[in-house]
Amino acid sequence: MKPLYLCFCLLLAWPACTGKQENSIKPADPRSTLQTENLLKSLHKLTRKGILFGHQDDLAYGIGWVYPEGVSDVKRVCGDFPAVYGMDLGHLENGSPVNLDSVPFVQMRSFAHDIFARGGIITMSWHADNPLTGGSAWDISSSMTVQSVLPGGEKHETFKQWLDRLANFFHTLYNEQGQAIPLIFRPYHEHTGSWFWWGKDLCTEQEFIDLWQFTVNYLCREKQVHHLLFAYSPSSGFESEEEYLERYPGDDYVDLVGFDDYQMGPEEKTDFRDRVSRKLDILNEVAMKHQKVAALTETGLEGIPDPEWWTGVLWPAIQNHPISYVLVWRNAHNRPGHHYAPYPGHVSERDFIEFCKLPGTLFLHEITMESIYW
Ligand code: BMA
Repeated sequence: MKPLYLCFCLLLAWPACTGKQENSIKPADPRSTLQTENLLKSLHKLTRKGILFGHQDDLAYGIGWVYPEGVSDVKRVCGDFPAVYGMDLGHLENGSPVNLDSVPFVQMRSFAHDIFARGGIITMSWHADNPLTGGSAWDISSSMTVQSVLPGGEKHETFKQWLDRLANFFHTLYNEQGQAIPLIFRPYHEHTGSWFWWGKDLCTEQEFIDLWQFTVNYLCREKQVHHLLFAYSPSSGFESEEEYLERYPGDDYVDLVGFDDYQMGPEEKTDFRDRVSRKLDILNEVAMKHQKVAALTETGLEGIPDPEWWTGVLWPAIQNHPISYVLVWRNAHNRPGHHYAPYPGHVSERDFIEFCKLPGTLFLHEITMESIYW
């Protein structure tokens, strides 16, 4: 255990620091399964040990490969798998067999199965198409979309069908013992920006909160999905706790609080590092007061042209913050330059190995199924 983490927790007198209070932490869904509840408690507990490393679509594809079993760019570079695995449900709502980045949902199910068996952690975002216009998640041509899916809205029934499809998929995620595979569901992310149909300029504060609450209630109560933890993750444009919480749907609807922030080019290095660290201070205040798990839910530098980005930028930005995990975005196999984790021969390969070896970063072998779900 890094002494720094312990000191930090004690200094803040973080309620979740005592085993007793940790045990009293309950998921937003009061009927959540035992493994889901244990996952939440483990996430709280592990913040004292270190920061879990996550990668989007890690098992699905990487640079120069698509879908061979057991391959991962992260593992190819540092010898270990990530602890956290991001996936995206976009296009599941349409009944498509593959997601918006062409990952087949059957494949995703099999990844989820393997990850759970190995004791890893799954998080799923949802780049849902625009239900009103028929466009993509990025179609912001109408500011009526959120309103249209809420009860009484013209797309409400369609939207319920979309949630049914999600629920049906979630219900297929079981292991051999019939235990549901818990996952962190992270819908409507970056909602404080205005590039998705659920974004800030496209709906009112109340509409966003209603959308969130409706989704949670529908999945948990109507569809009896009880293996989800809910992650609230705006973009990083907030400067205070109040601003962070502006569209917060309430403690009964959220298990994790996070944000997404990317370094936009090599020249942003110092700005990015300082900004992330500053925002994590705010985030951790929120997490502490609301007894939620904090995470850097999406980050990265596209292409990672900086050979020392991992230990020179990312680690200094996060190391003094008791967050649960940090997740970098995907290594697209068919979009040159669009990758956020190294691969063999990459300029940041050696530095990533150093990052992996840090006592404060946690990869798969450092956590076990026992410690996470049981
Ligand atoms: C974006 C890009 C897109 C991708 C989308 C959803 O950041 O990576 O290529 O389709 O995420 O995964």
